[in-house]
Amino acid sequence: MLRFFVIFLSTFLVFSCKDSNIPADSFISLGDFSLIPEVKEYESTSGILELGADVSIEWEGVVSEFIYQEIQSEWDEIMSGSHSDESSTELEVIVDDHHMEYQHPEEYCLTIEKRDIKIEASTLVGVYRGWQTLRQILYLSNQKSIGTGVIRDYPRFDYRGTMLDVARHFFSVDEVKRYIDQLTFYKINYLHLHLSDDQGWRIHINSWPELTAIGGQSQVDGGDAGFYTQKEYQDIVAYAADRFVTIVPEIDMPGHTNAALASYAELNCDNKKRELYYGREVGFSTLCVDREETYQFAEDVIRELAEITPGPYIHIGGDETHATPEDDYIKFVNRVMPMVGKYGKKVIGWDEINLGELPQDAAVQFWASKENAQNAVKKGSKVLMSPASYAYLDMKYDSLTPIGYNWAGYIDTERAYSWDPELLVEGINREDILGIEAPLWGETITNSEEIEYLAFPRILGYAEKGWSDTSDSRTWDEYKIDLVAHGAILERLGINFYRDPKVNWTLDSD
Ligand code: IFG
Repeated sequence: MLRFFVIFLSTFLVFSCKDSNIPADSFISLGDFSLIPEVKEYESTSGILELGADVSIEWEGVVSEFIYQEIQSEWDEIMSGSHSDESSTELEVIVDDHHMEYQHPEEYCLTIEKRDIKIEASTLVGVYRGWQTLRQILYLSNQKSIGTGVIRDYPRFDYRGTMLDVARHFFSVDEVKRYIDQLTFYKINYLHLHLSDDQGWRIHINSWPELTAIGGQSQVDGGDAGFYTQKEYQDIVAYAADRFVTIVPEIDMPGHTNAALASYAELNCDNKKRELYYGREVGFSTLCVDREETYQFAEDVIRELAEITPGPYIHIGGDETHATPEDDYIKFVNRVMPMVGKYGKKVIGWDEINLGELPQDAAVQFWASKENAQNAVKKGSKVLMSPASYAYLDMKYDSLTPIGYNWAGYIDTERAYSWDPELLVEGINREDILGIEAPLWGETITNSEEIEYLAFPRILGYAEKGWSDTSDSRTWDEYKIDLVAHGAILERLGINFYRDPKVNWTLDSD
């Protein structure tokens, strides 16, 4: 008799923990959600929350109207058509900057209970990162119920970025904003804009107006190019900042400068303007390092950019200077790098800048030369990891990919996931790494669809490499299963992602 009673009681207790008559298979336990990037810690508990068709937000601490509105509108969008007979889901947002146990400004705690959801953080950026995780859970829940539990999360690296080359082909303000919307969903927090190159100059400089009047006209293969006015650039910066993405502007010097050399004769050693360039070659151009006008140009550009860039970095390029003798290159970067600090910013440059005297807080972007990166670390600089053979988004997935290059090899979704920034280069350890960045060079892309085809799904893996610890990252076999659920989200978001045949996508469009 007693045994029967115990079984009966335990059944009853389990049933009451589910807190309603929801059959067990209709909810997803917190630990079973395919969250990307992988979260730091979570604990599933035995309750179930039935999702309401809309959300009622209670906010404690400093408020962000932008985040409040995004949560409201996104919740309605994701749950639209929901058959839930529940009223609103209660969401409590608590911003408490006295929460001393938080280790990282982006840290958050997401608690899902039977009756409500809580996002706690010490900063608004923490709230926003927690909201992106909850947003993924909503997409992944299929409007049903979700298991209760707690997620505590914070990133491995502070800099989790991508680069968009708007110089080879010009991309409109709206195309850049579209990309920012997509990046922030995966907690990418830096967007590096490659604003100048041989084929185009994309940011208006008041003191050197011909740079855009002439240099803004060209792009690879011609066609309508263009440039950002300073107001348009500030609009992009503000849009990104609302979404907790920081813009890093790059003016590539002394090489990759044909657009500037075509705009001003005095930047050329022979005092003759160059022709505008519409091709795809690299390494043929150089500013004249022997002329004082060149340094006035560099300082004016850096000064004006610094004035309209709230982020901490200005990128001075420095790559592929095959037309600049090494001594001249060193002389140039040693005069120009201090200008960045003079206007209150920190230097980032491609790994060749290691040849110069790096300012204390400079970061070297490793793309091709391990030696440059290792030497920069020995000098006490941080490294931004962008290894071309793993992280260049303009590399083809395979030989069938219609756009992109293959000089650094093919990078399919598996290869893009199969490396770790801390383990890649001897002598470059976690404490030496500023973060990671996946550059998308623009020679072969002309619109948002092509940006998305090359960036997605690989950039989800880079987002995880930047956010999650080596120990928390999954094997490719585990990760590719989580990618399946995100394929459905990317499709719903209208993102033109590459259906890598290595992933068993289950899509409406199939
Ligand atoms: N290398 C050049 C880029 C671009 C790229 C295309 C760097 C740092 C090849 N420099 O990568 O300008 O042309 O894959």
